[in-house]
Amino acid sequence: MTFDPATRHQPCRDADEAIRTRQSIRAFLPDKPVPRATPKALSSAWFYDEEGSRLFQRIMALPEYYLTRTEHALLRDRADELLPWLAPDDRPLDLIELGSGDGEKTLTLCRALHERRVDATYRPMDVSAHALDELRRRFATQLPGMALEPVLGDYFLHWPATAPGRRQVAMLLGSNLGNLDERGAVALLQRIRAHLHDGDVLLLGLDLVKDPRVIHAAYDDAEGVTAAFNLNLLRRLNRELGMNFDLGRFAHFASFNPLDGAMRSFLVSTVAQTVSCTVLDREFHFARGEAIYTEQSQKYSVPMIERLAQLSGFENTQLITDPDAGYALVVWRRPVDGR
Ligand code: AVJ
Repeated sequence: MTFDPATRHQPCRDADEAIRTRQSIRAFLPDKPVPRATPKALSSAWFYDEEGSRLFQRIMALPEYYLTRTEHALLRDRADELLPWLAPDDRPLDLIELGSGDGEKTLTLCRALHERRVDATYRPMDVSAHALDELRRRFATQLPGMALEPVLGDYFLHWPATAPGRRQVAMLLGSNLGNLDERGAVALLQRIRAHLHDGDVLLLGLDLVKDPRVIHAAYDDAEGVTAAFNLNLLRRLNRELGMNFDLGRFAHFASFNPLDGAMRSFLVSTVAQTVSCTVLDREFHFARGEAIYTEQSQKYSVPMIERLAQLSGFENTQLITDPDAGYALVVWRRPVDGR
């Protein structure tokens, strides 16, 4: 069985169900020799078990991981430039966040809307009930006046219910889009566009191409938290699929390619070894130096952003970046003449 690139990088699929699907591991770790073009690979959707989510929270606080900090500062300090695009008139808003997590960053934006007396309902959607509980608690204590309707769901499959006549503002932050290759990204963006009405907008947080050393450090931090996050995938396979990966025999490797702007993460087998899987009753062989491709984290240039907007049927209406131009908040609009 070969491995289907279309389903490879989908960050928010129902990871628990997927990982228990017997066929999935066969597809991702083919045991027969495969051409170089189809390496062993695991979906980055599977990073976020309990331990993985904890490790990702530690990543977000690392000095090298500039993404979260920069995005949060943009949402906090540049609301005046964003709001005219999100709330151009008196129509009430549905703020639909795809993959909200615990809502920490978005609270800042909601506070700005609330202070300006914009009639808005925040509809965060996430696959993690735990994250939505934290979000509820956060809003109850810090912004109790905000209308809040959390939705447990997967943004590849679901969309929150909205009332007619309200402006929809969809949000996909954290450079989460970067986990998808261009094909996957355009498919998701087209799906979002199909749920919006003419004139509705999408707010995207996207990490930008910059000094390759800065990007590389964000995915290979000195403390080794990102390495632990990557290796945790193997621990999960051991637990959930009865495998016997020796975590000491795989090494985290992160590589940024300035040619295509893709940051890629791998787990490299440091020795020739065979790993078995009791759930599938079979073995997987690894040559020394053979890699499992575990994640793509795309970095964007402005022309790439414009191309994505065009391919997915949006108008690129506003792009704001921090002073170093390291990160962008982008507002796209579904054209009013509706193509
Ligand atoms: C949550 C997918 C945006 O790709 O930067 C962080 C995940 N992986 N460090 C990213 C991640 C390694 C992160 N996203």
